[in-house]
Amino acid sequence: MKDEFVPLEWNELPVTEMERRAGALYEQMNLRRTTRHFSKRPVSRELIEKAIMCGATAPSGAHLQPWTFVAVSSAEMKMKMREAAEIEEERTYSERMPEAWQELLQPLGTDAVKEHMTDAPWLVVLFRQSKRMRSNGEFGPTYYSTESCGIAAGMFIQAIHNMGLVTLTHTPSPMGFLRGILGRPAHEHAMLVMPVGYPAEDATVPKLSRKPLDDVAVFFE
Ligand code: IYR
Repeated sequence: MKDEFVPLEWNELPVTEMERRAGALYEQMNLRRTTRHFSKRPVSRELIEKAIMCGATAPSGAHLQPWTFVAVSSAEMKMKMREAAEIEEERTYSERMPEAWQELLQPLGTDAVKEHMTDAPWLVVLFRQSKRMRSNGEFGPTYYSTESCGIAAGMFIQAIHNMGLVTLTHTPSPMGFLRGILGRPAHEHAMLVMPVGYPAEDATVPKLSRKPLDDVAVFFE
């Protein structure tokens, strides 16, 4: 059965206003940085809810919205997650990580110590749903769930930046332990851990530059 269709809500903007907004957003997005140094200052649940709702506006394969955002502020649970992540990361850094990978992480200074998991007031874990429940009670696949969740994560990150907070895209490796700790079902797969909060007063970031347009885009006109 076909969905009901309604008129698109859309208002045309003057070209000068389009250009102003395009430039303003780029300038604002270009100020976004990933930091590993979080303040312990609390952040209200309402702000996290709004960022999740922004992420959940993402387009998704067959509009299945195959994501679950699990937001944790419980100090006890954050500690549990940190301890489990550090056990895995310890092995990853010392045994599993090939030299070609190590050479890239060394300049960034990442290691198996994950203090952001207990410093940040919130840990938001994005789970990707690989199956959906059909109306006949059986599981069916989801489609393009990795792409869909990647887009949702990007929109969540933009929302966090726009509200004046910082986040970090942490990928504990492997991160299967998160399903057990957070009580998610077998068809949900943890994809990203995003600590969210205020930056620490002495927060630092690597001195990085971003590729210029010519290195990231090709046009055919
Ligand atoms: N998952 C590890 C390693 C790591 C990998 C990449 I690629 C990074 O850009 C940063 C870290 C960790 O979180 O430490």
